[in-house]
Amino acid sequence: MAKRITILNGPNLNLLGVREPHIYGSTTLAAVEKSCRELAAAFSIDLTFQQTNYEGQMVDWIQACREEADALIINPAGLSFRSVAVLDALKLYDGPIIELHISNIHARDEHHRHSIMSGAAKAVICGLGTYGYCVALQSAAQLLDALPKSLPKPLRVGPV
Ligand code: CA2
Repeated sequence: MAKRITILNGPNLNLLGVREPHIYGSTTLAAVEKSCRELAAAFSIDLTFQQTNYEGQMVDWIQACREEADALIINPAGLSFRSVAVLDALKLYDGPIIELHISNIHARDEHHRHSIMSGAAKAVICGLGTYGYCVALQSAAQLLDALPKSLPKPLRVGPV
């Protein structure tokens, strides 16, 4: 059976590419989803890609991942810094979680610097722009041992 990866996006990311391109770039979330779907198809991964502006919806989707996803990639956006409900939901998920941010949150202002989600994540990727979604998807596939054998060994297993 194909491995299943879910990518969840938090509040305001539906406006990606429309506002503040100096921080978040000019690529839209629809373009990010298209690239992720292309990559997932190349890896034979079953991909779910969603965005919500609502905390409760995010909690519901994370809970659904317990049954429906082998790995979870999440850009919690503004929920990263305060949402104990999202953090609690992530802690109840057993598979690998990759926390993803487009910008380098460590180089941002005080309000955008301390994600409370990171303690629940296996890995945190930030600062790579929207390319980070492709890196996160590849990394999640690698964690699930689901990268195609046709890829170079260093990409599949790293240094040995
Ligand atoms: O860099 C990221 O991916 C963030 O998660 C984006 C969040 C921000 O609160 C985090 O610190 C870092 C903000 C998402 C807001 O979405 C926008 C989309 C387009 C234009 C402006 C904001």
